[in-house]
Amino acid sequence: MAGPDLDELVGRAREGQPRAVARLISLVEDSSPRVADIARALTPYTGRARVVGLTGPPGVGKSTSTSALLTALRGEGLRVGVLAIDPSSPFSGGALLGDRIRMTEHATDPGVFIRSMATRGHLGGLSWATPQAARVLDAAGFDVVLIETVGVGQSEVDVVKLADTTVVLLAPGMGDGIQAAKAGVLEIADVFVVNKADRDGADATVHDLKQMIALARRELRGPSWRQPIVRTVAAKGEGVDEVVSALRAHHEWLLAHGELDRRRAARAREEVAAIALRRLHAELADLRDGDRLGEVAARVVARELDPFAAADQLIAELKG
Ligand SMILES: Nc1nc2c(ncn2[C@@H]2O[C@H](COP(=O)(O)OP(=O)(O)OP(=O)(O)O)[C@@H](O)[C@H]2O)c(=O)[nH]1
Ligand SMILES: [Mg+2]
Repeated sequence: MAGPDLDELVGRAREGQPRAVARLISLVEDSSPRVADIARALTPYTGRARVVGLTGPPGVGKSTSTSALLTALRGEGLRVGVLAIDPSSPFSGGALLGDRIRMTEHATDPGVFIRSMATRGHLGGLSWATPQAARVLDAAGFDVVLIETVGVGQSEVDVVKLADTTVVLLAPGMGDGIQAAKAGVLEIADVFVVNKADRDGADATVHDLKQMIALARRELRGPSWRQPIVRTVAAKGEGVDEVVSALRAHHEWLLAHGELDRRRAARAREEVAAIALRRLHAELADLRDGDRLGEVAARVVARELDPFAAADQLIAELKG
């Protein structure tokens, strides 16, 4: 795709044409050779969207909550893009399908764009493709970008790197207290949601959470945001307005404390470092495919060079 075609595609995405948005996301997601050109074309139009991450254990109600949040935010006239990250194995594609079905009520709304992304099969997975996709949605003029990730292993931490505001969902009877402490959700959550509040044990979950927050706060210094705990019954839309209020309050807090800039700067550092590393990797792979690495290695064998000096030499050549 030549420059003018790319500009035209970006133009159509900015007019809100869903097919153009989808095409751009596909291009960046597959890390096409155009990815740098696309980023350059999008950058002037980015920086406006509020990026909200939703994470939590499997089945806690993230997709249901995302759908309910969509309805509430659309009610305020905001345009909302959703990235549903699916880290699942090839054998459990059902969750993805479920997300789609649950969100079909928004399917014909031009103010909504929903995209499921399977991390499997992507080089660098979530950490690579998602910021690119979020950038597309930002440039396309979506006011809010919601990113849903299942909180397993690293992914909870990953979403923090992406989002201005991180919502951690818990539900009664999931052994929340211990699990939460383990996964370090106290540090990553800006807003806690105890979903499935229609079930027994919601009070206990809220109680446990409050205790943990109080303990953690004792160790904190400086201007700290008080992480609110909102109870919801996402399946019925109950409590969702309170979540929207909490998101707004957190956004205002971020602005008032310079924290939004700080978070975005931290994010940019991560992203630039990841891109640089990836490029170096690629260049090194080129050297390996060519004979240069073989030549240097032969000199190591011949004891003309030690391996460290050999590596330094290769790096110097990469820079040159
Ligand atoms: N009782 C009750 N059930 C709920 C509530 N919210 C969601 N559910 C149900 O919980 C199940 C899981 O909801 P999802 O929204 O798919 O949960 P999820 O966290 O997105 O799940 P994964 O993406 O698979 O991790 C569904 O059957 C929902 O209908 C709620 O507030 N109360
Ligand atoms: Mg889901």
